[in-house]
Amino acid sequence: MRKYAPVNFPDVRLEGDFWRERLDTVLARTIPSQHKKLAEYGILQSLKLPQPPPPLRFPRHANGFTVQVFWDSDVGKWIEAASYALAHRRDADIEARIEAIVDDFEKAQAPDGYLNCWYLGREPEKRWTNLRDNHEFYNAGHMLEGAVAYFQATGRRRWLDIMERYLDHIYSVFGAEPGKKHGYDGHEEIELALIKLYHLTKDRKHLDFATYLINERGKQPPHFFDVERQEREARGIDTQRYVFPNYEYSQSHKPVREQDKVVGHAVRAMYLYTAMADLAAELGDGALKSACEVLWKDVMDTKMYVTAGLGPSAHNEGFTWDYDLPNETAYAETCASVALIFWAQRMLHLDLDGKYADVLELALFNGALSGLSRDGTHYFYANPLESDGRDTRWEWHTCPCCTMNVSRLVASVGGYFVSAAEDGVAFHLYGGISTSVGVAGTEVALREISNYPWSGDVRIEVSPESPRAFDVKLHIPGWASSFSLKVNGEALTLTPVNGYVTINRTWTRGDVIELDLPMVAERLYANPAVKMDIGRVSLKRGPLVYCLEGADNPGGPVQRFKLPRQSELKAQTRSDLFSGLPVVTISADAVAIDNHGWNETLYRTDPPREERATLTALPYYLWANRGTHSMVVWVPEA
Ligand code: FUB
Ligand code: ZN
Repeated sequence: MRKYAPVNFPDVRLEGDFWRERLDTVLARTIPSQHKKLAEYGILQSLKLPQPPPPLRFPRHANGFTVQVFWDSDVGKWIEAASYALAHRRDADIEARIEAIVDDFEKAQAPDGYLNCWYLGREPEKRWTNLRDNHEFYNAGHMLEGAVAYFQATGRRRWLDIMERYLDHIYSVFGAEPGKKHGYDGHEEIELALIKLYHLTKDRKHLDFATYLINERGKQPPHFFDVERQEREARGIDTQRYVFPNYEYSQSHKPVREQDKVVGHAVRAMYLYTAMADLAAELGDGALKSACEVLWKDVMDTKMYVTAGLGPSAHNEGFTWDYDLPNETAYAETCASVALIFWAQRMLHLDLDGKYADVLELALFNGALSGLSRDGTHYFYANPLESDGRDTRWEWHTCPCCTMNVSRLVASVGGYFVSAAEDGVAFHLYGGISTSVGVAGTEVALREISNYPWSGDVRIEVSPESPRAFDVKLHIPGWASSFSLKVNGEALTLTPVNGYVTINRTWTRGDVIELDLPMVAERLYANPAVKMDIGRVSLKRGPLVYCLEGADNPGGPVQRFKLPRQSELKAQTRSDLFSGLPVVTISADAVAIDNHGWNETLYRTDPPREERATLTALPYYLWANRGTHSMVVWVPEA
């Protein structure tokens, strides 16, 4: 099932300007500033288990829940992002900060291995009583991902050892065996983390427990969360009210192999599907793979924003019904697009089908990257596709999950570009990287040079140590309506199969591939079942979705523009918008509704005047970096 494996990000050097700039910003600004925020908000202090515990910083909601139950996860995620940063360049200060956190976790760990600072510090007698709401495995999952990343970056095992002790405790409490709790977490995450640990240690017990959790989810009757609730009631423990009337919220309404609609909380769903796809590959489980494919089709056909944002509703932080994709109120949590990238990457490696690379790229450049500001210290949690100008980026969030999700993504982005198999290499993304892979019994140096995503001219140098025959597969993105290809100056005519062209030849040192993917500014229309987008058009160029922002279109809200269907879309490289950063904008002749002369009138029988205007569109991921302005992705057509 899985032939190609991704080349790990530490082995991929980012050399292109686009990702180099984002990575440098994350390393220099985002990661240190996130540590500062974790301290400022009392999150680091909470690991010290102060007694008596301080008052809650974020009081419980009416349903009894506080985000503080998953503070451990935020720390784990920061360690993961910081460790990815260390893989790029060692930094004694960051390492000391991580070690200080590990000291705290080590001191906090209970003699039996249990390690959850919320429960240990505040309600130790209630551990393992409410997995439905209180994220115990979710926390463990993020801590584990942090431990794996830290070990991989530094070779230091202490944090990993602590986590392995914790996992042994978990395995002694939960599992299929009689006498153990048969359960799983309301918020999936640990499953994919366990598979990472299995890849690192090759210890089968971690894969087995991930398999157990996936297989257990949604089994009923009885439903684990009902059993848990009855146990809480029997013990006289106050029970948090479950805010959701059904188990779709946590994708536990059915066994996972029977699930055919993407439902509930978007981040939970994406983490679950990531683990399902991982497991399908590990176990060669066709039923799990088919379930993933059915779920993939459902989300792609009916539930994904044009930006690869997921989850229209703030109410459940997730999915509602087919084609419900409101723009101004879109939740489209940054974490959900980041997690979609994880899922797409796992699906891609099941079959090497370019449709997954297309979505990976779309989510990366749009729904996920929009979560991080230019300066690297401000964030979007929700990523609406329209704004009246009230949306601003946050310096931090009461629930900071998205902040470290986007930093860990950018710090490890090199891992999404290239994959290798025994007899080939595959390029999924372009953007200027170099790496070296073992293929066909020789080491092959690869260098991809491009100004992607601004231009689709790609040059790839392939230099095996000794001449060898192998495949070089190149992703031809779904947005490319044409492409041309040359090897050592000679044109090749190849037809993409499943989104990839395969060049098979005997490669020798210094061979050069030239791939041209003409980037044309184009219009996209939504299926009319998406009522919010009827009569509207969005603009795209290459992998980037565009928006109109007030900063580039002064004179009133950008909602006043209409774009005639015949207007030419002109792409232009501008360096004046973001202090010298070259950005390709799209401009077009448009019609603007004159918003003057209404005074205090709310309604009138005279239609407003329309005037000729020029609109300027900016890549969506860049909006809200120059103060607060109105913004719109779907522009009415004239
Ligand atoms: O519950 C943990 C994280 O906080 C979720 O993944 C996000 O949606 C936010 O609710
Ligand atoms: Zn989030």
